[in-house]
Amino acid sequence: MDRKSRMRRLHIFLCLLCVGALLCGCAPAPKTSEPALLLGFSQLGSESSWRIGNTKDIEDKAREYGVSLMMENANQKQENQIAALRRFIAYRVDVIAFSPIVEEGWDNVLMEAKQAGIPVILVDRDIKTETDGLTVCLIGADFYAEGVRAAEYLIRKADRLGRERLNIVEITGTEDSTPMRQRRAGFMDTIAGDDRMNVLESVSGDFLKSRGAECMRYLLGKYGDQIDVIYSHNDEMTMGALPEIEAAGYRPGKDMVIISIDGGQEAIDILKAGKINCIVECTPMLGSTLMEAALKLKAGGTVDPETHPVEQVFSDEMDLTTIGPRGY
Ligand code: GYE
Repeated sequence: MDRKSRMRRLHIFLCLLCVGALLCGCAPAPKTSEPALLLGFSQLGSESSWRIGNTKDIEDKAREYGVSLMMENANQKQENQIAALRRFIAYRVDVIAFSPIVEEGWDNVLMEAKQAGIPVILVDRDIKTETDGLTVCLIGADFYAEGVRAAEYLIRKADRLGRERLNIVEITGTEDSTPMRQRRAGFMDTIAGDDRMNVLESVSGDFLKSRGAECMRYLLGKYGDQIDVIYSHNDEMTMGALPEIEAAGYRPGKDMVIISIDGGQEAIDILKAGKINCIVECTPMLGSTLMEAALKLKAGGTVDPETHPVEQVFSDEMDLTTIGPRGY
C-alpha cells in the first residue's frame, strides 16, 4: 500500500472512530474551564470607599484570572476573621488571603493553616506574630512612606505660608492596625526635626466617617481656632470632619490645612473644590498582584515577600485637572 492510500485509510478510521464515539455518547467532553485555584479571602469590613473598592477589585480580578473565590466579610471584628480563616482551613482551600484588622492575635489560627499546609497571603495590612514564617508574603501599601509624604507636604506648605508655628491635630485610623501605626510614625518622624510643628493631640476615629465627625467636634470644642492643621488617616474621617469645621465657622482648606489619605473620587472632588489641601494616595487595587501570587504558590513557585504599589500625592501644589477618574 502506498503512502497516499495508507493516509486515506487512517483518515477513514479516525472519522469512523469519531462517529462511533458520538453515537455511543462518549464524545470527547468540551473543554470546561476548571478554576485554576480555590482562594479563601477574609475581608475585614466595609468601613470606607477604599475598602469597598478593594473588595470589588479582588472579586473582579478573581473572575479575570479564573480563580474561584470564597470571600467572607468580617464586619470589623477580628473574631469573625479568625472564624472565617478556620472555615477556609476546614474547606481545604488552596490558598488563604486576608486583610488583618489589627496586627496582633493571629498566631494560633495561622499555625493551624501552616499545619494544614495552606499558604497564607497578607493583603493590605501587616501582622506581628511570635513565630516567624506563618505567612508567605504581604501585598499592600507602604504606610510609613505615606505618613512621610503627608509630613513633607506640610513642611512645604509651612514654607509657602511663611508660618513659624503650626498646631496640628491628628485623627488616626483603627487602633493597633498597621496603617494607623505606620501613618502616624512616618508623619511624626518627619516633622520631628522641624520646630514649627506642634502636635496638640491625636485621637482615634477608627477609619469611620461618623467617628471622624465626633473626633472633630471634640477637637474643635477643646482647641477651637488654635488648630492650624488636621492630619486625618483616611478620606472617610476627613469627610466626617469637614462639615464640623464649617459648622464651627472655619473654612477648611483656608483657615485650616486639611491633609487626608486614600484618594477616593469623592475626596478628590473636595480637593478640587479647595476644601482639602493634600491627599496622599493609597490604592486599593491589589487584586491582580494577589491573583498572580496565589497562582504562583499553587504551582509551587516562590513569591516576593513584600510588594508595595506605586503611589503618589495629590495636592494644591499641582494642576488638579490632570487627575483622572479614580475608580473607588
Ligand atoms: O486607608 C482606609 C481603610 O488599610 C489602607 O483602611 C487601608 C485603610 C484605608 O479603611 O480607608
